[in-house]
Amino acid sequence: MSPPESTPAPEPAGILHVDMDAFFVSVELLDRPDLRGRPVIVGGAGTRGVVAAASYEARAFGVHSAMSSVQAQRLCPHAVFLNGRYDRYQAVSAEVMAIFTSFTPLVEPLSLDEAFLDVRGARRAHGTAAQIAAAIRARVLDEQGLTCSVGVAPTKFVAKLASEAAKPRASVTGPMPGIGVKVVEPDQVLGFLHPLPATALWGVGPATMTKLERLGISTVGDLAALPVEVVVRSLGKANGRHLHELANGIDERRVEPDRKAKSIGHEETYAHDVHDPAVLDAELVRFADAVASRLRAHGVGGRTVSIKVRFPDFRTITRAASMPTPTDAGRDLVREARALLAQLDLGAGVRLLGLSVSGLSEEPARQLSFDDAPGPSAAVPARVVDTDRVVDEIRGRFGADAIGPATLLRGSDAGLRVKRQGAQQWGPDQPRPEPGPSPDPSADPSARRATDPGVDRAAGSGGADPDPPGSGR
Ligand code: TTP
Ligand code: MG
Ligand code: MG
Repeated sequence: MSPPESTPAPEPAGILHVDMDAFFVSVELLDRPDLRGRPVIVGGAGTRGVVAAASYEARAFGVHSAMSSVQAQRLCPHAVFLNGRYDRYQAVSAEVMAIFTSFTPLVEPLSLDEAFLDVRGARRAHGTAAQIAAAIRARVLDEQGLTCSVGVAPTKFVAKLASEAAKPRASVTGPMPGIGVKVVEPDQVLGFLHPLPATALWGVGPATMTKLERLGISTVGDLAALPVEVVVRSLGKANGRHLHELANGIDERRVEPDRKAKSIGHEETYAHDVHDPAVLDAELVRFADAVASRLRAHGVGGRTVSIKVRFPDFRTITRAASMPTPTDAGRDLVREARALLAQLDLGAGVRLLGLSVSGLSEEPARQLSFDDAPGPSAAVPARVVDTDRVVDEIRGRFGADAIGPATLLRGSDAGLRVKRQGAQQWGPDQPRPEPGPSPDPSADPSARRATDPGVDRAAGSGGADPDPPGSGR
């Protein structure tokens, strides 16, 4: 006798989205407990700086990431500005990600402070997804002293919205703690999604929202209720279908643990426009060195070198060149970048300079340039490789500044001069108003997210969405 036919009960929610609370700020507060409870902003305090992260106390004044620091200071004059320390955030991020991978190998990092986890296979060992979420929060707090918020759902995009819903809230009377973990089981998905504003859907930005409003849509539920053809007519086939599916809780995207970086780069905005070609050259050397180090840290090489120049009038151009084989050697990057920069008319001065490498692959091979002084045997490239590895090792032990390209140590020290002029992360540092602490001498301008493309991850999944879910916070 076979059992009566029925649709099988849907599998319980098994996708987690974990996101650290006020990440850069929270890491800074580990070292500055005296600042707890105060409005704290990590970013460039200068006139051209931007806010990277704001404490929930600062958010109560309307301060948020990517806002200009000038505006943030206007909104919250008593905020404490701190320089960012990207190295430190990276190190903490690695520890946090390691906690995630101790629960499941299926971890897809989206940025330093967030990841998707597929815990469906981990339940036997670690309990329900909700229990795993709580255990992760407890371990992150216990081992790193930091809080995070977790969304649990059957799909990635609902999990991401659920983690949002679990977050603390800013309020004028002080931050209100969040619920920490928000679970949305399959039969709760539509009830959770439909009251949200349509802007909560990935991919709905101001332009799409205008079109949706013309259709009389304001919530996700409004969108879900329309026939798909109507949505497609307004938004186009791919986008219309996709959004209609999301509105109905359908998201087939899997957690992809080995999503690869698409490019690795470094760029800086200068406090004063740079006119001196020697200074720009020294900057290229410094950037190439930093980028090559990161390529090696990722175990990849890149074939295409791009430079980016922003002029004082904000006109921005990029130029790229490809090499026959991928490389992770700073000298190869410098050679290509120099040739590209030489083609540009820099008479107007340079406001921002950037260098990035794409066409990444896992088998870096070094090209021999003339100044590699090729020797009689194939042993020469091997020696070049070894030098880079030794540099990485020294940096690993003594910090990023322990060793650098000789060019930066020469004569008038052009590279460092630019640095001291105030090329800081998140915009140049300039005399800051009270009561910020003195700049951290260990600050490493290895990346600046507000403008630095850093490690761009492949599109097609949560982190790379042009329109992140509306926070409503
Ligand atoms: P978010 O997770 O977006 O923000 P958050 O962790 O500061 O706060 P919460 O998640 O509690 O809302 O970003 C993580 C870190 O990434 C953030 O601390 C700083 C950095 N960041 C930038 O540098 N520039 C940006 O524009 C954004 C959005 C984030
Ligand atoms: Mg966060
Ligand atoms: Mg985040």
